[in-house]
Amino acid sequence: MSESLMVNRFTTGEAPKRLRRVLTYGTFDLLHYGHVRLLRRAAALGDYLIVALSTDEFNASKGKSSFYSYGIRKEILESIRYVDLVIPEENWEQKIDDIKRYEIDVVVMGSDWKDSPRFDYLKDYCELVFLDRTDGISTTDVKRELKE
Ligand code: C2G
Repeated sequence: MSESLMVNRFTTGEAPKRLRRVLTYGTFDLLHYGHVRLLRRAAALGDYLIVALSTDEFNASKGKSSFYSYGIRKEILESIRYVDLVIPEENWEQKIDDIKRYEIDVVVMGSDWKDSPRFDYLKDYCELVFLDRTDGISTTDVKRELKE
């Protein structure tokens, strides 16, 4: 093919589209449809979805313990078509570093976190979106119902 015909986005001056990067946080234990609907909608906000997954140690510091270990929860999340990368959530303070390191455009959480001081300050660093929580399902409810 002659040089003149080898036209591509660089010769046409079209800058390559920058990927819009989305970040969300959570424990995602005993994955259920509320989590999946959150991840699907979060992924639809951009081109690349990163999940910062609470480590077992971080959960312990919150007085929480998950049924599945971090490794298992990570393996399950990485199998989901909506998720592009899973990173550890080790503390409450890492979010600004995460946003800078991964060049995040939008942080998204379920509406139970709306107006929380744990997230509100992030609006100075990136877009902050809260999606309606899926009613009628929670990991706590599943655990309780399984015990009954
Ligand atoms: N979620 C939802 N609908 C449900 C249950 C959960 O939309 N029925 C959302 C939550 O709002 C959250 C995400 O799914 O955005 C993950 O939920 P959890 O695993 O319960 O996460 P959480 O314990 O809220 O941890 O630093 C913040 C924490 O890591 C968030």
